[in-house]
Amino acid sequence: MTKAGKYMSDIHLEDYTEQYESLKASADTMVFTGGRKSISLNGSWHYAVDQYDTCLRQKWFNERYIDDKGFTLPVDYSFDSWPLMELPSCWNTLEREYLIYDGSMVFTRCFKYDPGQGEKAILRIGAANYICRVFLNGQYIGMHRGGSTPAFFDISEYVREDNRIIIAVDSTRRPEQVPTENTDWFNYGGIYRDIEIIPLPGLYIKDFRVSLLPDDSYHRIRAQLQLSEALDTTAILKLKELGINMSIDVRGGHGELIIEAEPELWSPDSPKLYDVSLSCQGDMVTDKVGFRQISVRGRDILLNGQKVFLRGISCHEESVKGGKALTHEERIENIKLAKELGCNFMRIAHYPHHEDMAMLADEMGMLLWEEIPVYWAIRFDRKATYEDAENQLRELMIRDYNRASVIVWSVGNENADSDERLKFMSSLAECAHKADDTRLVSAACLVDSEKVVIADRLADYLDVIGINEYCGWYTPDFEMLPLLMKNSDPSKPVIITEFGADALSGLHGSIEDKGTEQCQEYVYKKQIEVLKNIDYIGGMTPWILYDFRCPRRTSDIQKYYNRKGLLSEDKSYRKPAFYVLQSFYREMTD
Ligand code: GCB
Repeated sequence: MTKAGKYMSDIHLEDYTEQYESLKASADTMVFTGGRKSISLNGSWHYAVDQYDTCLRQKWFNERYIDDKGFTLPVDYSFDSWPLMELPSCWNTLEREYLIYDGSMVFTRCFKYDPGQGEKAILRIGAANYICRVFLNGQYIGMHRGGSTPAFFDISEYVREDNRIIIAVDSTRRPEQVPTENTDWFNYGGIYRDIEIIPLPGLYIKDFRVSLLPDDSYHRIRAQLQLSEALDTTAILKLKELGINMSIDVRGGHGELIIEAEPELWSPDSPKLYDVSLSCQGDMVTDKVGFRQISVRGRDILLNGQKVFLRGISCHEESVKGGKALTHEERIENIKLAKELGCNFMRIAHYPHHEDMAMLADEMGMLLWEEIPVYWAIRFDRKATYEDAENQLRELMIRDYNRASVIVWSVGNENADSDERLKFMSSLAECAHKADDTRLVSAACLVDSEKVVIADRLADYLDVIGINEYCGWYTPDFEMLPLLMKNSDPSKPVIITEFGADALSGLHGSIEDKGTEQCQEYVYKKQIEVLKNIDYIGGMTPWILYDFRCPRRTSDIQKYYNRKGLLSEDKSYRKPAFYVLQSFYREMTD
């Protein structure tokens, strides 16, 4: 805590972030958390807006600034008199003056910890947008990039009974990030998911995956595990309801077991979950898992071997009150609203939503499309951008691997064609396929608007082709839609991942009047009329369940909102198009 500083030169250091690039939290530092005890650090944190990144430049984590000769220098902070903010939260929603603040904010608090709880202590931050850097008791602990996936830091060496933690979060939008600086949604800043410490034994279960083997038997459960060390030992798998209590041979820290069993299959209509546990030496983890199979045959999507039509809706992670920091109840409400619409499928766009969403979908019976924010014009030419995107994909996949509800990994959305984009996104698709053989890989692809045909070189690397088309809205001519469908002869199923139209709740007019409920309703009717007869369409996720905040939308009806919601932003009002989609989905299930 008494590291030497050089006040005058530290503030002139231009490449000050370089010293905080090491110790990256990534997919490789993740730890399986199911059923583990954790100590929450949620609650009141002192904070300061740090527009110029002075915390990082001046190394505030040193706490006392003492120069080479032992003199105490003046400091530019007073942690314990800074105001308080409740975490997790998005700062934009808490104070009017932070509404459109993109930049750095520094959070700090003191906490007590009993180091006797475990040989290891892992700090988990559920999500902080976009870069977070952690300091504990005068020590730089590490950094994480990526605004919607969890960060795991090993703090075992530095945590003690009385602690001071500092987390510097930087929500600055940058062209080389994933997503890039220009998106069609609002950039919320903050630590907006749980902050916790997970005590662990010296040897612990790092990863645990349970799934139905993707063969045609439906009778084989596969359990895989990875330990924190490359040991040879045995682990015990229990799945009581199926009478499973078996040991798994672990070699070099890895174990895999395939078990003959007859689980009741999971589906949205029958979301059966089983309690499962794994123990190894002194460590134990648990989970609740469903067993299902998702596959593609020709142009059909099959759930448990039966053709399924994905009656979907797209949804952002947002609430008027908390921004991206939704409550558990708000997530339940979103799934209930999708069910009310008649959905069996949600596209949770355009970045990983809270893991609770997939847990709820498992319990409530809802299929999910999960996506990483490779959105629009990413820096496809940049290696570090690729590494960032791939890491976010892997973090999402590791986090949600055991969720039966998740059937699609999407590697991106609406990215203009180029050789670099093809290389970037096909590599992501390959990475997803390699890491997971129990799900489909997709992306929202392109159409050739001159030839009016679904044509995207990326499609060769995907299991399902997602298409965003806005016939009747951005493409005024509705006739393009039947033509597009007729001209296309995809070898794989297609999901219409977006169509829609803006409508301000309560604004009436003719079907020609953009922004009215009638115009939106008409677009839905016309879209459904065409799409319902196309045999290669395996599902749709119109854009979008409810209106969401969007800095790009400044017209009188938008007022900084994207109004393509079927409901108003506070979800209190259902627009007429809601009922159009509902009656189509109901018709399909009758
Ligand atoms: C799209 C994007 C989505 C936008 C939507 C729109 O194609 O994928 O993020 O919000 O269009 O409303 O323009």
